[in-house]
Amino acid sequence: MFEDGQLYSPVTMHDDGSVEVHLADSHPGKDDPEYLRRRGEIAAAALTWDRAGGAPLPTIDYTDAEHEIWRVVSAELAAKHERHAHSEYLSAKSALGLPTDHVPQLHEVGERLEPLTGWSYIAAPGLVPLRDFYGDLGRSTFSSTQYLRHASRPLYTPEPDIIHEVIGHGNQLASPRFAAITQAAGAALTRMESETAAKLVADVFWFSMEFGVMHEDGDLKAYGAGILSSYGEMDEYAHMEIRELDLADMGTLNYDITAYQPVLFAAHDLGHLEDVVGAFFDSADDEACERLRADARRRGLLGEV
Ligand code: NLE
Ligand code: FE2
Repeated sequence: MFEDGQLYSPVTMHDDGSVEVHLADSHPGKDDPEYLRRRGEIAAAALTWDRAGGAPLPTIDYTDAEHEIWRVVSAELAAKHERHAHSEYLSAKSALGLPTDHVPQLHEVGERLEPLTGWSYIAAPGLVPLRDFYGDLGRSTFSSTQYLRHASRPLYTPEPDIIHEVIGHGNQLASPRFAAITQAAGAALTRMESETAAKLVADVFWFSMEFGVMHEDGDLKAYGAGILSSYGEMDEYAHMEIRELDLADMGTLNYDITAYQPVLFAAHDLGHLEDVVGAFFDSADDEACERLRADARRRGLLGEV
């Protein structure tokens, strides 16, 4: 699946109601039958959740082994956050107060976020179509997976798991300023008529709320959820090629979703991020995206790998 550029493993529901998750050959859980079975079980909970009917969010009865992955990764991440996370994320994280000793249920994440920024969490089996995912972001609703990464490779996963969705995005969304940018990204993508423009918005989001970095007191800090949920990538991001915020570049640069990001875009500060990326999400339309693509083409950026 990663070959065709999908971030999540595809899920199939069979006629007997069982659910199969198709992991890429490179996935560390690929040959682990118990992991595969568990992934199917957790995906089934989201697939059969009657969202439209107003059913309560599915809860997962996490195993001791899953809680242990959460505990280990939470502790490793917390130590790295102290050194590498931007202060806006750190304050939001402490306001949210997620548990570190057990995997939280999604309703618990939403109950903590709601009074801070009005966001809620809903369950997703894996890949959600782009326009559905961003449509929900525009309504301050985050579609989250519920499974955990494979225990053999806790420091990094290309495939978003509940650690990424909750420790990465949930803490970020506890900041009213990051939450506003994320909501605006959802509304922006939803406004786009062409798929090319929608993709450009998603790519600007990738290089900001997922993999963004920011200067702070002479250091380069991370605020992107994809960096902040990976203690492997937190060791590396400062050594990558760091470029200035540049919407044409961010919106057209090709990237490999399965590896540490070799090119990152740095904001001078949070106000700069809001002025460039936030303002783009607030006001962009199809024509604005087309102008950025023309600009990228003129500068020889389009198609750059
Ligand atoms: N690499 C991230 C992690 O290990 O948590 C997930 C990135 C999802 C875009
Ligand atoms: Fe993400």
